[in-house]
Amino acid sequence: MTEKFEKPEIIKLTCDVHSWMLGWAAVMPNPFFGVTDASGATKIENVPPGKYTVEAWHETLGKQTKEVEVKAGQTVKVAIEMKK
Ligand SMILES: [Cu+2]
Repeated sequence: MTEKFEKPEIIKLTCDVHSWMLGWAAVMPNPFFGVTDASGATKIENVPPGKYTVEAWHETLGKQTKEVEVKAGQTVKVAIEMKK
């Protein structure tokens, strides 16, 4: 199935037959995103220098944001703690 979305949003996908089936589709406004691994880490590469707001989203813990400045040729580590 192919679907086109016009604006960035997070879409909840459910099944009409099986109540336990659940998924999420994230429509992103740019190519700078990542999905965390089992340790909770992800890497976003090739981000142009500038000031950004990093947003972390979790299906039950909501979202947190953090301001970050990326400088040319540097790696920036951002720690975001998701709280219940
Ligand atoms: Cu199903």
